[in-house]
Order: sequence, then C-alpha cells, then structure tokens
Amino acid sequence: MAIPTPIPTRVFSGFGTITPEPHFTCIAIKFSSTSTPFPFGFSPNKLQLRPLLNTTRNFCAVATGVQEVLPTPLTSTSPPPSMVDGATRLYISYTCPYAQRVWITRNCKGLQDKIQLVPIDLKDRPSWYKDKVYPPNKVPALEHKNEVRGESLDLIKYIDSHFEGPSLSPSSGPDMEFAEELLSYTDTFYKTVVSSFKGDDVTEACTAFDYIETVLSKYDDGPFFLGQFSLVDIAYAPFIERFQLFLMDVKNYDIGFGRPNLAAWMEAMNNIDGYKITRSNPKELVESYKRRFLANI
Ligand SMILES: N[C@@H](CCC(=O)N[C@@H](CS)C(=O)NCC(=O)O)C(=O)O
Repeated sequence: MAIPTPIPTRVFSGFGTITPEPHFTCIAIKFSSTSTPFPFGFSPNKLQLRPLLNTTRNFCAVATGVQEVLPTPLTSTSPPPSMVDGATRLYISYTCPYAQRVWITRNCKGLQDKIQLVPIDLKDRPSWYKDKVYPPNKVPALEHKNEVRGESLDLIKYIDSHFEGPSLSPSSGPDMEFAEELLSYTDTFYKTVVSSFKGDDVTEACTAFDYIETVLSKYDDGPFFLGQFSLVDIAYAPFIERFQLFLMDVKNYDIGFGRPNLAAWMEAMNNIDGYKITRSNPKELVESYKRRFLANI
C-alpha cells in the first residue's frame, strides 16, 4: 500500500529569520486542520525547505499559530513610542517573570491586536521609560486610556476585567476567595523556594511544593488551581517554570516527582499556547538563576 504523502493544509510564512541561519525564513506548516504547525526553514536562494529543530522565540510565535512577530527590546538609544496616539501598550522584559504574567494574560484573552507589546532591555533601559512612562522604572507597566499602571497581580486582574476575551477569574463566592488566597500566597511561595537555593537542604522548598500539590487537589474538573484555567495559574506559571528548571539542573531535584497534581499541572500549562510563547530559553533561565542565586558559592 502506498504511504500517503502529507499535504500541507496551512502555511504560515515570512515571520522573521532564524538566528543561526539568517538566510532561512521561518515558516510553519500544518498537515491537518488539528495538527500543531511544524517548523521549517525555507531558503528562497537555495529553494530549500527543511525541518527546524532549533528555533528562535520569534518562530515559536508562528509555530503556536499566534502569528505574532515579537518586537526587539528597546534600548537606551531607542526613541519613545508616541504617547499621544491612545494606543494600549504593555511594557515588559522578555525575561521578567512578573511581566510574563501580564503577557500570558494578554495572550490568553486573545488581545494580541489590542495590547501592543513593548519589550524593554532592562540592562540598557531607555531613560524616557522612567521619565515619561513609568517612574518606578520597573516592568511590567500597562498604558491604557492615557494612564500607566504597574504591579503584575493588579495588572492581570485589570486586563481580565477591562478587556474583552474569556474571563479568567471567578467573579464571586468561595472560588473567588480561594483564588485570592492563592494569589496572595505567590510572594511567600517565591521567597520560601528561593531561600533553599543556596544550601544543600531543600526541605523549605519541598514544603512549599507540597502545599501547591495539596491545593491542586481541591478541584477535580481539571488540572488547574481552580479546576479550569485561571489567573491563578498565570500568576504561578513563570515562577514554577524557573524553579523546575533550576532545581533539576542544580540540585537534581524533580519538583513533579511524587506530586502527580503538580506534574499534571505543568503538563497542562505547557499546552497553553498563550503561555508557551512567553517561555524563555531554558538554558538562559538556568544560567541567570545561577548568577543570581549561587554567585557567592
Ligand atoms: N512587584 C512587581 C515586581 C516587578 C519587578 O520587580 N520587575 C523587575 C524585572 S523582573 C524590574 O523591573 N526590575 C527593574 C528594577 O528593579 O530596576 C510586580 O509584580 O510587577
């Protein structure tokens, strides 16, 4: 019997170049209406099409079907965006977990066309950012209706309640109280886990992950904190992403081992397109955590 040749059903093209081979253009091809787009590099000069294994972040945008070219971070030499055009802008850094929360929220509500991403290079920050946009000089910040707001947990709620798209939080009742309780635990969770980074003892971190494992068992209609995907998952995801990679690399500690709810949560999160595109390069994350938390060892 002849092996059927896959016929592409959809081709995304022209979304940027691939870092190591700039003559290749990123394209993604879907081989059925339900399949994940598969990444290829296309060289118009060589008339060559080949599968890609190492892809840039820009390309991941294409591969998730979001079709968004991620802008290059602005630096000290970049001019400020026009502040009088009424556009809604989300100022982020691609590596900041707090900014990542807001970026995920924007993506998951399908607001890619409504909220413009403005990435900032935090190591070479434009002076206008502090002077004209957001005096605390941090990311994230959201410019909306000529006002600028900050603080990631406030911003994810603000975007959820002020913009169109699926609601990502319960509006009342015990679910809302539980969501608030979990959101207010995020800072303690972060501090507890990172406090165990330096020594050999990961007991503190274990306790924090055990707590997450327990709260994830409260709802049985889905793998997420409130059963269904919500702002709570978005608030934790950037940190659990970093902790998982760092603890595995440095301490050979698998946070999902013996914690089936947490393992299922991580797997489910990794299937959320609006989150996937925001994930940083794992190697770079681990290296930056090593520089930050193990510098004096
Ligand atoms: N509590 C803030 C924290 C934001 C934050 O610390 N952002 C970091 C980047 S990850 C930042 O902008 N740092 C620049 C600085 O402190 O100068 C939030 O939740 O939004």
